[in-house]
Amino acid sequence: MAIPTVYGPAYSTYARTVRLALEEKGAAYKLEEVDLFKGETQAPGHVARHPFGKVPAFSHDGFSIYETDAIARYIDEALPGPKLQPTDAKARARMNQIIGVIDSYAYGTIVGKIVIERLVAPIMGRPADEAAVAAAMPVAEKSIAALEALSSGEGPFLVGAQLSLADLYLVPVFGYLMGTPEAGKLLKDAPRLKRWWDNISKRPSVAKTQPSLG
Ligand SMILES: N[C@@H](CCC(=O)N[C@@H](CS)C(=O)NCC(=O)O)C(=O)O
Repeated sequence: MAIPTVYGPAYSTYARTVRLALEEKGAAYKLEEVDLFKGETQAPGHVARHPFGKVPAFSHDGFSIYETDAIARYIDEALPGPKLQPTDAKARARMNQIIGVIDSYAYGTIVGKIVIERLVAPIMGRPADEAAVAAAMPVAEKSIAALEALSSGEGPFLVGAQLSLADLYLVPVFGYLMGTPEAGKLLKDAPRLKRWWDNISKRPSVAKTQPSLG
């Protein structure tokens, strides 16, 4: 069977979720770099893979797909290795809810604004847009409070006793958030998430997919 290909830059949070899923399944894969800062996501070759010009896109065995959620579930269901989705209906719904909160509220504020202004703006040689950071904080705070409330707090993972796609969605967001000065304020009332990060950040898959922005 062919080795899957992930299209996207190593620094992309969503591409990292896909790579984490592959690492946790123990699957070999190729990463074909598509650099969004160089405009490569808008090149015709990439738009043919992803009509919205985003990353990641994915192909395996002649099958092409985009949208992280669909890719991650495909990886879990098509490839051998440990299951990344709980079978219990309530636990699965909780995992889906956490992914929905990250997609709809956390990503756009924490990554799309705070991380971009604190970590990417300096690389691009411009000052952080403090107004954009301040405007993002209320929804970022609400997102962290929601994720803290939704995490089970019973073990090392967000949902139940097993690693799930919910963990693999939040790792890339935290990986960047922890490098910003806003992390202290955002996590001050989130002991479960801090404990979760202390544990999960030691996994080999997290080390192997560590991005570099510079
Ligand atoms: N709904 C998409 C979102 C993917 C996404 O927003 N990826 C970011 C990088 S992490 C991206 O391509 N940003 C470039 C842009 O929005 O132009 C998914 O789940 O895959």
